[in-house]
Amino acid sequence: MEKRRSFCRFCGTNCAVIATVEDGEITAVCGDPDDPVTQGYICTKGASLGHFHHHPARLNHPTMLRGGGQVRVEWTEALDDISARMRTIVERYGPSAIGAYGGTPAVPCASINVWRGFMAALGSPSVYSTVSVDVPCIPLLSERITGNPMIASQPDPDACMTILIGINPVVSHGHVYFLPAPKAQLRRWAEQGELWVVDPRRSESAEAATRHLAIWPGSEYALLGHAVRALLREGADWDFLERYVSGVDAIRAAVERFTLEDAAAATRLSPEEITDFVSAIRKAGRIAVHCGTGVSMGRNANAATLLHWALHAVTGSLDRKGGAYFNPGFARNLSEHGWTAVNTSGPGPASRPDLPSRLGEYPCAALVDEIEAGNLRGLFVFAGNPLIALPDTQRLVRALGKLDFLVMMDVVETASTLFATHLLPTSGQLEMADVVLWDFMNPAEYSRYAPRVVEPAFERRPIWWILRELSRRLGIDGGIDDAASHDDDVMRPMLNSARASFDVIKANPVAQMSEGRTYGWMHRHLPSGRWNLEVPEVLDQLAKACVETADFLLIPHRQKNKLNGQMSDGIANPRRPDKASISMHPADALLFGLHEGGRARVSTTKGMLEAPVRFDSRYRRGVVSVPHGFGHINVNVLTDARSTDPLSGMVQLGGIPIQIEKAEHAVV
Ligand SMILES: Nc1nc2c(c(=O)[nH]1)N[C@H]1C(S)=C(S)[C@@H](COP(=O)(O)OP(=O)(O)OC[C@H]3O[C@@H](n4cnc5c(=O)[nH]c(N)nc54)[C@H](O)[C@@H]3O)O[C@H]1N2
Ligand SMILES: Nc1nc2c(c(=O)[nH]1)N[C@H]1C(S)=C(S)[C@@H](COP(=O)(O)OP(=O)(O)OC[C@H]3O[C@@H](n4cnc5c(=O)[nH]c(N)nc54)[C@H](O)[C@@H]3O)O[C@H]1N2
Ligand code: SF4
Ligand SMILES: [Mo]
Repeated sequence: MEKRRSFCRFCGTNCAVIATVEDGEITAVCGDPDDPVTQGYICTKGASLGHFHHHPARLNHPTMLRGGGQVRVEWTEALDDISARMRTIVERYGPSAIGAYGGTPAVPCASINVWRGFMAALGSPSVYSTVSVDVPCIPLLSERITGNPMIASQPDPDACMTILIGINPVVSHGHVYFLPAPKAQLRRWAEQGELWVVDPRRSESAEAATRHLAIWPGSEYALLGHAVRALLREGADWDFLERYVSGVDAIRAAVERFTLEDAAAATRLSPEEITDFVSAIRKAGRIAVHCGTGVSMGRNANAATLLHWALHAVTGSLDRKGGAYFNPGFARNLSEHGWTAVNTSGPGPASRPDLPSRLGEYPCAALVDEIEAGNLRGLFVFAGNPLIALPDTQRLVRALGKLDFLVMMDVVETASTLFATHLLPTSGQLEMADVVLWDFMNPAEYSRYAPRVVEPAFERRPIWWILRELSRRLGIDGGIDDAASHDDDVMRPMLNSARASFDVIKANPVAQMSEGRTYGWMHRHLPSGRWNLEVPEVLDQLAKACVETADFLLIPHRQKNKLNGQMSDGIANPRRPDKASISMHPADALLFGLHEGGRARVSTTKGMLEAPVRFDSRYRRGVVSVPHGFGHINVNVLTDARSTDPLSGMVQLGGIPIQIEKAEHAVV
């Protein structure tokens, strides 16, 4: 029996773990109490890493679709066939006819990141990732305000007034911001002063708050707009604004319309709740606001995101202890190196001229149109489950079937792998060395190395190995060193600007952590030393912003024991598996004659699904939720790939008008 250190990569919290290995089998996984960052914390998902590693549906051998089924082949045959098909497509249609979609694990797993270099070497702009079905409003506004799309703030752990909007860290551990032991931090915020949670549902995080505002979905811009307006009239930090902020006049003009009455009408909060909110901000002076998918998936995401920056600015909270903390990143070391301002917006794909490209990617909403139009003929999927994650399921099912090839690199069978022409088994988390690169979204400035806990079993291979083999066959330079023989060789250059070298980080058994947090460094690198709040195209959206007035709106929410589509089979907590159901306030359910556990039908202009009803009096009236991530009840049959934001390319996944009825008969 041996104990080996690693860290969990299911989510960006990257909790340090200790895996027990007996005869090559992972028999237990627990938190690493010696790690200075996560201090022994793990959640049910991390604790199930061993079960996931030995998943019965785990992929072990490369297979190819033949005669309607997956047939086992040698690696050479699979790679020869893929590269031959790629060559044919490139000759006939050009490299842009080959696309790639990178899923959630493609972010925290450093060595999976190489897929972008491969696409660049191929010369294809058809790059898609979960960023555009998750949170594109944040990089859009960060880019316009700071010149760097990859700047992300987080609520400072020491804040005395913390405001969480459409985010539920108790379940999710955060969004574009990942914190271990979330309940402890929420308790701390509440004890230090005030913790306000703004959510149409009294979420698990709202339970820990000092105040909860059960806001109407998509109306956050009105609450924030009113608060900014009130602060600019009384209580703004003018010293800060004059020294560090541009565009204050533009913001002032834009929020003028948010009178108390208008804000109350849009948010469906009482005027007292809103004035209490403003008074609490005035009293605190400095505040920490953070928005999650409840905001980013809704229709007014960009406007709300701009105003959340504006509220930080008028309270002098940007880049200040107790306010919005900007972790420069141990690996990125931005406080040392700074950045060059960029504009990453460009034209979108041919079939969707209404959409932009952003961050060198096309929006996922366009994927289905691109396939239907014949612009996209072959698709790689790196650690993703597009059928579950992307909108417009019915169209997507038909489109995926039209592809000349669909090469999927995964660790288990999923709803999407059913459509693969080539299914390639890749090394899983415990078979991959790794290093924390994304600490800029964590409350500590650190990095940590994880060795392979076990060597890849069966015919599983690292993604970098697969891409290098394909690059060799295609005669392109995919950026992966010919001499690389281990994950370490691929990751080492990724830490060239880090506060410590890869080898120093690797030599330490636990996280290498900088002392304290870095504050007050951003203005040294901001263009002209100022935060620029004058973002005309988003101010224009703000001027036109309005709320959805349908009787019932569908909102998203995450579940505790699964991660999107992963572990939706209940493997992380077999006794209490997460289920697909329609959650709503009992009083709303009664309007339709629905009872707990009975079946209801939810429909939109796009489609319809049936699921059991779950009574949950924590929902505000008029708001219904169906979780994503299930194959048999897929909420994305209700979403519309054409319902997109023109600036960020985000598809609307929240605040969608729905019809509800009782399902009398099961639909076959
Ligand atoms: N356990 C678990 N953890 C996860 C994931 C998971 O699937 N399971 N997924 C990971 C991923 S990929 C992401 S992106 C993050 C997301 O992290 P979060 O953004 O924290 O996601 P949720 O936990 O769904 O919390 C969103 C909250 O927004 C509320 N909400 C919905 N619509 C609205 C609205 O219109 N307005 C407001 N104000 N609130 C609204 C919901 O009720 C919910 O409580 O979580 C990550 N962590
Ligand atoms: N309607 C609706 N749709 C949504 C959302 C919503 O709230 N509502 N949420 C959106 C969000 S925030 C996100 S991030 C996306 C998620 O979209 P995806 O990332 O596409 O979905 P996941 O289910 O996380 O899929 C991850 C895949 O990676 C595989 N995998 C896990 N570990 C490894 C590994 O080590 N190597 C390899 N090669 N593969 C691995 C898993 O088996 C799984 O198939 O969904 C989005 N879609
Ligand atoms: S919070 Fe859970 S899923 Fe996320 S890294 Fe930690 S153990 Fe893994
Ligand atoms: Mo996400």
